[in-house]
Amino acid sequence: MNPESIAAQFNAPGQVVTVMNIDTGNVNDTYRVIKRTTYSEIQFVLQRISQAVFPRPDLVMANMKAITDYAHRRLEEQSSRSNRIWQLPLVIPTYSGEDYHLDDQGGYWRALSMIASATSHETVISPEHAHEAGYVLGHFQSVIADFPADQLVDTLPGFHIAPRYLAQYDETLESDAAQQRLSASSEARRLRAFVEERRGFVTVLEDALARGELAYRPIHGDPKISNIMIDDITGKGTAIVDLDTVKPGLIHYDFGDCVRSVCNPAGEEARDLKDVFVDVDIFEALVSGYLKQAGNFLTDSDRKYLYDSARLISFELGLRFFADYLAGDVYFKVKYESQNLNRARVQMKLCESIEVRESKLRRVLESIE
Ligand code: GN1
Ligand code: MG
Repeated sequence: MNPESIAAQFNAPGQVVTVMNIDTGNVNDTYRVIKRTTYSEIQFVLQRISQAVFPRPDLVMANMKAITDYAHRRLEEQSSRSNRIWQLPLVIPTYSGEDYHLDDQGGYWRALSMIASATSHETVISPEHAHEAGYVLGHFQSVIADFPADQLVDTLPGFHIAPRYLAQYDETLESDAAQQRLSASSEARRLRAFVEERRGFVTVLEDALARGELAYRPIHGDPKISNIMIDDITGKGTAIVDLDTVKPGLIHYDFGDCVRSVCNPAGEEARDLKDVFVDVDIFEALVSGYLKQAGNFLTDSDRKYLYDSARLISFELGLRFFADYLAGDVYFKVKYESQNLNRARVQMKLCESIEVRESKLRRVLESIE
């Protein structure tokens, strides 16, 4: 597999100059491609879809094509009334007209247009940045709100269903490999106890859904800070990328995920737990941006569970990282030995900080219209 020759399969003018690995994302492999003609150049994003995570990459691409076609149409319809130029990546087909290229080792590759003159960040840089992250998420949710759910295939069953992650974790705990990792690490044992104390809380959103207090809508699924593009010219949010996980779900999964990723200033790869906490001012900025867009479609009941979603999604991601560490790093890519353990420690510390600041965070949620 040679990324240069793969890049050349996609329908974009010019010859491939270079393919650079972009060290981002915990699941897919991502590259930046430069192609040049005799008069200009084009850059695009090339990705190999993780088959450890997505058993049917062809369906991931069918979803992505359907969603982006729909959302591009909506963005164009809105453009003359809009306060900015909203963007979304476009699926670039292969020369044979497919949404992906299958390499000779069975790997699935796709090409996506680049959101140019825009930057994403791994950690929050200012309250304004957090405001834009919330605004971009709320806008995306509103754009896809009426997308017909029956046009999407569920390519990741159980995604963001916290009780299912807990059940998988319980199963993993039984294995010898997990027991060995637990006996070798006091931090792993501390996390196990942390999880035990919160078992009852894990069903909070799914119970509300079952009672009919909450309902499914199309969601992004992965609105973390590094998926939010900020326009270099205006400083405003311009796009949300990484549309692998768009599907019907609770908007709370998105809100919680955005909070856990934006409001921890140290970011999810922090090494020192004392740097990890929920920043209430950043939270306030995020919520105010989010509600400017989402305020129209959120019900009172939706609002009631926003705090819980921030706490739960931090916990859930901690649990997912921890279970993957115990299982031997089969889902999330790692660069060093105990990276998934460390990532789990960060999310659990964040969850704890969200619990400690509960009344402040709730006050913010109640004070913003
Ligand atoms: C994974 O690969 P990436 O970074 O887009 C994961 C998300 C996690 C995130 C944490 C399909 O997303 O759910 O929140 O890592 N994506 C999937 O960084 O599991
Ligand atoms: Mg993703």
